[in-house]
Amino acid sequence: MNRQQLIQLIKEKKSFLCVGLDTDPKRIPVHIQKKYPDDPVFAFNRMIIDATIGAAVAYKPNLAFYEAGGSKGWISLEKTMAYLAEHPEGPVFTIADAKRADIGNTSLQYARAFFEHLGFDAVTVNPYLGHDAVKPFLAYKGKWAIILALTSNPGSSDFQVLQPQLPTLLEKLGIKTCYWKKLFELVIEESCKWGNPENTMFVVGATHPDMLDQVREIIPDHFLLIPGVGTQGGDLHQIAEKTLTKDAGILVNVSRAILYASKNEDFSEKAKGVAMHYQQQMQEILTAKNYPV
Ligand code: OMP
Repeated sequence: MNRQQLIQLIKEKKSFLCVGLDTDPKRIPVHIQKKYPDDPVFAFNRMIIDATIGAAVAYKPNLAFYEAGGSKGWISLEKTMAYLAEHPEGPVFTIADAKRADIGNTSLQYARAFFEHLGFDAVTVNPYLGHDAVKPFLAYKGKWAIILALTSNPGSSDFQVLQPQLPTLLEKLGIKTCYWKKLFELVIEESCKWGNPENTMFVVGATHPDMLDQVREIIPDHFLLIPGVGTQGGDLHQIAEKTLTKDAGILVNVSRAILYASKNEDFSEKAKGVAMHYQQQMQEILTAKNYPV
């Protein structure tokens, strides 16, 4: 799906909600596990998709949850992707949350797996290996690399907000005359040159509202994938205020708060309720700004 199609989808559905399919077999309601013993993961995903597709523009299966199940998990993922591709209420934007990237020829195989074999629109990638590790993902027309910039987890403070060019000697001498960029800013500044706003997005956690202005200053036009709303506590209105653009320009991911809204027979009803609640807030936010224009 290209950028124009994604913007159109956001406009039509009045939503920038991405439902994260982080399907933990242990959290699937017992009645589903009993009814579909061969593949409860796919059965659960199918019902979650049916319940939420009216409210969502994107789905993001996190690969960890499928790889953990070995070949059975991979089959559940293939079936989920086929189901999304053929859904009568589609199309939707699909993201493989795989956080990959390696030396060039290895990245190429990852790109083949996610784009050609599984048919995803986008893959989350780690920028640490540099441009040649990400380039293979950018070589596919209509597909996207989503580069990890500022992650939502507590450990993001270990490296991502360090100020690497900080000359400690100058600091010690009390010379603090300029703004020292943080590592994530340098990462965005450099990696946004590898592709363009048509094929590159950035991951920015909703748990860092204070740093979102800096992100938008460097990349005013790129789409952002923003996880961390829901269970991790990010505030939808706060992040939208700082990151929304005239093209909308953001996808906000919610996983556990939707998937596990209930562990009973009403799980898909409850999931639908939570997804609709987010969609309604998004609709209000978009309508207030009259975005996407
Ligand atoms: P919930 O906290 O349950 O909504 O899940 C968040 C999802 O987003 C998980 O699949 C995470 O792996 C993913 N995620 C983050 O939570 N933080 C990040 O910084 C990046 C991601 C991601 O790349 O999607």
